[in-house]
Formats: sequence, structure tokens, C-alpha cells
Amino acid sequence: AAEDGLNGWLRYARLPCDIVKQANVPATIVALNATESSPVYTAGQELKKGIGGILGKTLDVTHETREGPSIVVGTINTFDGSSTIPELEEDGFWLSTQGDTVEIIGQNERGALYGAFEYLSMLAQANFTGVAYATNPSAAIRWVNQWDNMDGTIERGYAGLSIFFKDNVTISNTTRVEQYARLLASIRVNGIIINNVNANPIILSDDNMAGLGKIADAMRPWGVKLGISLNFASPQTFGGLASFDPLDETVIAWWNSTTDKLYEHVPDLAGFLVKANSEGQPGPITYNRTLSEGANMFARAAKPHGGIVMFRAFVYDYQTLNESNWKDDRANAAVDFFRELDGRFDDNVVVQVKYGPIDFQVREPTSPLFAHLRQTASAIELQVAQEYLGQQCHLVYLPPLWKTVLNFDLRVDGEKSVVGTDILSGKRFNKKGLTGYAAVVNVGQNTTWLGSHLAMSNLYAYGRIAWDPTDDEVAILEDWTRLTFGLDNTVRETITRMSMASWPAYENYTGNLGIQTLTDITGPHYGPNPQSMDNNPWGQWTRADADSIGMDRTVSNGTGYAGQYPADVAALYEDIETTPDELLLWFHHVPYTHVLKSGKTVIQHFYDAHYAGAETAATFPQQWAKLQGLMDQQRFEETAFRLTYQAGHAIVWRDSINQFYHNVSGIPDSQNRVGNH
Ligand code: GCW
Repeated sequence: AAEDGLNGWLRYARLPCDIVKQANVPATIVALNATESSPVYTAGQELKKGIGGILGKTLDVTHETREGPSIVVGTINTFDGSSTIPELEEDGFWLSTQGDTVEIIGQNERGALYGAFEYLSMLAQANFTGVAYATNPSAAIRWVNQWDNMDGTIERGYAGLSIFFKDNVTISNTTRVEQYARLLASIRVNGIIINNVNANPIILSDDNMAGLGKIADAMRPWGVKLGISLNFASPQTFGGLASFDPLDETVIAWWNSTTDKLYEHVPDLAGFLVKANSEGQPGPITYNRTLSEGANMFARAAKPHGGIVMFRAFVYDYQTLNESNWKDDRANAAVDFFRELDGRFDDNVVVQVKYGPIDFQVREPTSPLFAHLRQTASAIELQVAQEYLGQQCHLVYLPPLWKTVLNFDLRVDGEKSVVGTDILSGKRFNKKGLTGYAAVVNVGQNTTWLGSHLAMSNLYAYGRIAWDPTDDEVAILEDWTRLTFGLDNTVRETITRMSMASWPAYENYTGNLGIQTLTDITGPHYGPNPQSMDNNPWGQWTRADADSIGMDRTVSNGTGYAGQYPADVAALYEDIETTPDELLLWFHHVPYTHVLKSGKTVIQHFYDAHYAGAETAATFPQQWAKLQGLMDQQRFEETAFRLTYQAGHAIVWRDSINQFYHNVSGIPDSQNRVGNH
């Protein structure tokens, strides 16, 4: 069972006999011109393994074209079949199952591997229809980030210790690394940053550079490129220089030679990720240099090697935020820092922007920074690790949350500017090439990878959505469920129903109307703690007092954040009448008795929503109980345990939050559930 968990959605479980009989699969796999360890070679082996599992057939793998029907996998350059293949973009592929020969043809080797996984996904779901289509990625950057520390712990990791590091060095056994790369390749993720953005410079030691070489070797057959996070102060703290000023010649020379050395070990290193001048991290501002000057220093070192720099927009100063100043607002920070730098970044810098302006909350408005980076490549940062969303102890299927941002139209200059399809695709500002997606994943040594079986749907969906942000979240979930749990309808319908109800429920019991996840903000970000949000410099304030609640982010009377959006959107949020209820308290400070569009007061909405959310969570273990016998007992029990816990914890959330606001406001619940009875 542990082995199965490691396979995630790539289990290749045998289909029932009557279904196997319907499958008509050629007897030979031709992995065109594949050299050992190349992604096309991997594709050949994976097809053999998958078909062996799914259909119980043993296929031969060859590397030259053969007479007779076969499964041909290779790149467009090596393909000599008869199909006319539509134009393919980088990493794209063509899949045809219509003729006797199955054609899986990639624009590059990676694309060929992606096509092989696509074909296997169809077979595993007993989909034997004839298809012929080409598919291309929405964006070139589809990465994951791990926040693994060099000592083997993982910041915001909920599934055990690191698979990459231990005791300040890389782990020499790369078995898990390779298994992870396989999962990532199957969802078309093409890059990974393996160490925490709060970076330890020791990753640059000679031993660790050699270790990175081994890690890259383990992932290369899967087309997953390695990158690392850098600590801005490394030249001083690790290199022994007097300074880390990005304009200092000795500092520049140090980074250049360090980068050259890294590329000797990892010739195809994807690049760097940098968190600078944020939450205590060093950065260029320490020397009164701009963030772009800092980013460009790395970009110039990486440029000759074809590397890129993902520079995080999550920059704010938590020491100077002061709640007694009505106009202070952490949400303003990213645009305040980056707006005027647009156009000043080198062309191999990508600014990596969290989906909302604060920090992975249960609901946030779309980051307005996406509207300001017109000449600068940008990528969105999502989080598969459920930091504020129940840390994998709660089932929360995240794509519906991600879609609120990806589908949002920022109306730049009054024109359609949808975040996913227009901005992250590079189309709106004409910057095809370097845009895309990063997700903080934080898998660990746990045999489920994320600590929970059901949480894996989020990782699977992340890859699908980065490839195509219009991909339907329910369809994705159904595919994942079939691949993970088999073809049983009850299992699929139950998991789909629960998953689709899960984010709305979680929002209901942890923080609704745009007030953020009311968790322990200074500590683990887990469990209810509404009082911890205020009276500290972290800037995730609610401004709750005896009569009123919410952040006034209007231009007319508040922090001005609403004005960071293009005009149409700014107007929408400036006016309380047009602000949607779900973001009311993000943008406006109102009395608890303010009446929502739904007709309820804010406080009564709080009470009701918390009851509704906990009620939904209470149905999860009941729904799950009906699946006993429809899957292996281990996954059934482990999941039942988590869902039962979630149902209980949802009540804890409900009662602490309701009680807290009942106490501060003194307003009774119209249904008399809250308070002392
Ligand atoms: O939300 C905060 C997290 C930190 C994290 C930081 C970031 C890696 O609580 O743990 O640090 O965001 O994204 O840099």
C-alpha cells in the first residue's frame, strides 16, 4: 500500500477483465531514437509499465520504426509517420489513437513524455476512443517550489521530513526524488525549486553543489529541471566578502563565479528563486539599491547559461506596519514596491506574485500587481501546501479558489485582461516565452507525499490548470479520482461532491466575507484564533471592535488599496454597493449590523455561515463511510480518520469564532445558538 501511495495517480491498477477485452493496443512500443535516460526513453519504459499494469499486457520497446501497428513516441524531428501534425509549441504534443498506430509526438522530448502520460491516463480510465489532437501549454513556466530547509525540516510542510536534504547536505539516495519527478512530469510540471525561499547559503557548498548534480540527474529523465533559492547575503555570510551590495564589483564577480560553478554541476539548471527584503530576509534595499538592481545581478550571472530568475513580489516590511494608522496596509506593499520598477528588470527575470495581496488566505482579491507588470514577465504563486487551509488535516479542494483569481478580469486599460488566459499566458502584454505558474507544494517523506490521500488532487489539478487554466475543475477531479481510486461511480461521485463542497465549507467556518482565515497568525497558522489577527505588525488585520469590523481599503476614506486596480475594477471595489459580499470586509469597514446583499446582517451571516460550514464538514465522514469496501481498507481508514477529525475541528472553529464575535459585539444570534445558554 505504501508503494501505491508513492505512485499517487500513477497506480496503473488492472482494469476489470471485461473492460480489458475492449482495449485494442498495439503490441510494440517504438521510442524513437531514444538514448538512455532521455525523456523519450523514459516514455517508452513508462508506456510499458503502464500498459503492463492497466491491461496486463507485456509490450516490447524498440527504438527504430517497425512494420505493423505500434505505439510510436518521439519528437517531431524524428517522426516520419503520415499524419499532418498541427503546429506544436515548446513542451506541446500530438496524440492520435485513431489509426492502427498510436502516435505520441512531442515538440521536444518533454512533450513526448507528456503525451505518453496522457495516453496512459486515457487507458487507465478505460477511455479507448479514437482521438487525434495537439495540445500546447498556456505558459512556459510550470514549476513547483519546495520550502525544504537544509536540515531536513520543511517550512509549512505537513508530510514529514525532506526528500532532498538532511543535516545540511543533500540526501544521496535519490529514489524519492525520482518518484516525485515522475509525478510532476505526468502533470507537465517542468521545473522545481527544491530549497526554502528563506534560503540557507550552505546550499552553495562544494558538497552540496555535487549533490545538486545528482538530484538533477535523477529528475532529468523526467524532463523536470532543477533550480534553487538563493540567499541575498551569501557573498558575505558564506563567501566571506565584506558586503553583499548588488552593485559592488566583488559581489558581482562572486555571484558570477558561483553561478558558473553551479552550472558545471547542473548544466541545465533552470535558474534561481529569490526572496529579498521580506520578513527579515536580506536584499538590495539593505544597500539602498532597488529590487530590480538586485534581481538583475542574478539574472546577468545566469544569462550566459540560459537560466532565469524568479524574483518574488512578496516584499513587505512587517516591522513598520502600525494598526493605529488607518492608512497603513500590508496589501499595498507589492504594487508600491514593484509598480515603478516595471521595465527595469532584465528579460530573464520573472516576478513571482502570490495570488492575492496578503498571503494565501481562504479568499483574497486577485493581486493587482498583475495589472502593473506590462514589460516584466510574471508568474503566479499558488500553494498546494494548505498552510492557511487546514494543513492537509482538512479536505479542501483548491482549484475553485485558484479559479477566482485565474478567471478574474483585471480590465487593464478597459480591455479584457483575464489573469490566466490573457496575462499569465503572456498574450495581453505580448510577452510569450517567460510567464507562468509556481506552486508551493512541500511534499515530504510520508508515503502519501502530502500527508493525506485526498490532498493529492490539489497537486494533480495544479499541473492541469497550469497547462490550461480553462480546464474544468470538476473534470480534473473526476480524472484524478478514477486514476487514484478506480472506476467505481459511487467513489467518484462521493469524492467529487465532498471536494467541491470543501472550499466553500472551509471558508464558512474559518473566515467569511473576505475577513481572511481567522487563524493563529503569529504561530502555526492552524486552528481558530481571531484575536491574534490584530494589534501586531503582521498586517493581517480585521480591525474588529465592539461595533464594527473590516479593512477600509477605499481610496476615499481608507488605505487606498482599491485604487491599485485598473479603473473598472477600482470602481467596483471602491463602492460598497458593488463590492461582492464575499469580499466586503476586505474592502470596507462596516458595523456588524450592516445589511449584506443577501439581506442578512454581517454578524448574523457570521453566525449562520459558521454553522453551515461545520454542518457540511459533518457530512464528510458520513459520506465517506459509504465507501467502505469500494477501495483498499488502508486508504479508506486513513481518510475516514482525517474526515472525522475535520468534522470535529470545524465545530471548534465554528464555536470559537462565533463566540468571539458574540463577545465583542454583544449582538445575539437570531437563532439563539451562540452565547451562554
Ligand atoms: O506566509 C508566509 C509563511 C512563511 C513563508 C512566507 C513566504 C517561506 O508563513 O512561512 O516563508 O509566507 O512566502 O515567503
